[in-house]
Amino acid sequence: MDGGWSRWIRTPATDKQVMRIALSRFRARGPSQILLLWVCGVAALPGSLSAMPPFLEPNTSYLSINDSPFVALDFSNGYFHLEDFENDVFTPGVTLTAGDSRIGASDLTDSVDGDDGNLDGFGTTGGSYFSGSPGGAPTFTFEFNEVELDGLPTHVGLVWTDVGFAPPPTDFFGTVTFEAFDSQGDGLGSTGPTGVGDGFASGQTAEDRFFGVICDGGVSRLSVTMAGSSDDWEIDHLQYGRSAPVPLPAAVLLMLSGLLGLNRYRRTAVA
Ligand SMILES: [Ca+2]
Ligand SMILES: [Ca+2]
Ligand SMILES: [Ca+2]
Repeated sequence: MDGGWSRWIRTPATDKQVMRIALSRFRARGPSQILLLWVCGVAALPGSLSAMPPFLEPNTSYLSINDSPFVALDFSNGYFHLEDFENDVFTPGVTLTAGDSRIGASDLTDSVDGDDGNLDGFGTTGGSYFSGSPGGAPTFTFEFNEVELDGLPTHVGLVWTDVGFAPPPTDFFGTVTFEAFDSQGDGLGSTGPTGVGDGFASGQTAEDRFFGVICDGGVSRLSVTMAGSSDDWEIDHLQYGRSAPVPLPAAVLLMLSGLLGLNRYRRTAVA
């Protein structure tokens, strides 16, 4: 497992770059939206700041929880749940809107490799979450319950594990789009469509990929889809955790305060 955050995060930015982005967007949009961006970005990157919610999409195989970008993070002041679909008792605080579509071991099941206790390149003896082919669900949506969880998760992700039949000639290949929504139900952005698949549908695991996002303001809903690509596919390792936001550094608060004051001055001057 590569511990380098820069490898996973699609929009890395240094503090100076973030300052420049924030200033340019402040001029274009006003302060309220900038504050939202900062709320989602702060504490996403150890020792740095990101202007947008970081979407995580490592281009490496996910074979066990040790390959999760969240595995080394400290959730001791909140919670962390991993749903591995190995039994019918699901983790709390999440509604799987495609229904109970867990499948157990079979010749075509594509669980995360290590769930069967054997990193052997196959997930056929584990469990996964299946669209229900033929004519299955092209989209899975997961909604998080703020009350039950005592706060929305700040770190969420899942593992795409398989695509089967797709419009010819693309069987066993397709694209995935991953989208997240904030505490108000507004879109935080998306990643994809990302090409996935290895040409096989018999539980092979080297193709399995993590998709996730971090937002300190909380994530209320996830959507992952292969719409237009396939309705015969699987995911696994839905994971969601909450950590307390890191307080804004005093210098950042001072800058934001200055920006708000500057905006008021400009509006007054224009009026
Ligand atoms: Ca295995
Ligand atoms: Ca599993
Ligand atoms: Ca697979």
